Amino acid sequence: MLRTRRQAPSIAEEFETGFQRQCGNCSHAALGLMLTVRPAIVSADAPLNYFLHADGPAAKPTMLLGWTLAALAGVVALIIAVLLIGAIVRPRSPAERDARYVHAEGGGMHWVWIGTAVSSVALFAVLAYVLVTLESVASPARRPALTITVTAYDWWWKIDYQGTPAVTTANEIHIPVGEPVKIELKSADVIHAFWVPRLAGKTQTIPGVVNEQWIQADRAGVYRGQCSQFCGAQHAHMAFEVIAEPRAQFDAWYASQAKPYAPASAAGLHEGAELFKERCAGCHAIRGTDADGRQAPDLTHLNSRRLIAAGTLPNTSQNQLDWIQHAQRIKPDSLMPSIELSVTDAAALTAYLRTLQ
Ligand code: HEC
Ligand SMILES: [Cu+2]
Repeated sequence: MLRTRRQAPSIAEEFETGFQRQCGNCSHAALGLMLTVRPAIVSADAPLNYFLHADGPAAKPTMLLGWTLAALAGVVALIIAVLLIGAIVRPRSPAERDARYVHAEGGGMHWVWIGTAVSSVALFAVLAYVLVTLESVASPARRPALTITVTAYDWWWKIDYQGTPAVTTANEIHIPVGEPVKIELKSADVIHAFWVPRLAGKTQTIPGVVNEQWIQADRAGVYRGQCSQFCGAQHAHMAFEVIAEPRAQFDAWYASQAKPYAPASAAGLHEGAELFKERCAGCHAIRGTDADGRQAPDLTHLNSRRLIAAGTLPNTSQNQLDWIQHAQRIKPDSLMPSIELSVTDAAALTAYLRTLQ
């Protein structure tokens, strides 16, 4: 059972009430959708605004294609609107206005031929442009030096770097700026889709199949990614981030991620470590300890990440504890149970989790 707590609402609780407000009934959900979609169009920094922003060579050609198709559709709509208005307001002789007589059309057929010819040329030109664009984003200009395997789980992302030493993390992909990176996509359960809108198009992850995709970021920054194939209850809370950083910074990050768990001091950590072994290690791994669960995010360097629970909460000590105790309220049906902890256990576990740098 969930306990009621009498303290200021945590981010997790505010999030829950927000979630219920939005999804409590359909009209509210629709309103919520409108409110979230509108700023995405007007705000330059909206993370999923792939219509106005592309930050890499895998995304730019498709953005230009999108603009061209939108412009073409706009021009066609405009021409039709003008012709329609012209037909409505054009001056007519009294005989023509007499609705009792319909006169035979006088040789308007050539307009049909002209219209068909112009549309055919335009459509074939668009087809050619689409094919050329698809080809240009199919593979990078040079061979990617870095390969990352991304495995989609209900409802989070496992990230494996195939370098030596190998690195495993969750929901946060670091890449060096300006370099193409190959992504191998797998799924552990159902079909998901990997999508970093400002860096590349979508690619499905299908159980038993390894799909490929490449991304490249031309500017340093944080790029939001999102599962874009409906995959169950928490599909909307299956986000991730791509962090593009200069090569030296990326190398330093990689070296620190490759290290096994090594707390600065073991003083006061024994209880927390035991608790973790008993209650968490079956699912979670901490490299360098006995904990080697494979079905949940690797927590070796938990505190190095910006967000937890696949982009759902900022990664703070308080949110971690909220998540551990109320995972089923924050992300109903997620594969992490809500875990009841006494006050002393919570303190011991928190102290231990803090050392996961
Ligand atoms: C039955 C398996 C299971 C157990 C037991 C379990 N977890 Fe989890 N945990 C998960 C799964 C699955 C996720 C990913 C959930 C999601 O994002 O949808 C997760 C996510 C997390 C995260 C967020 C990690 C991130 O980077 O997003 C933390 C922190 C965490 N668990 C801590 C714990 C702790 C501490 C315990 C023990 C008290 C524990 N878990 C027990 C399955 C488990
Ligand atoms: Cu998904």
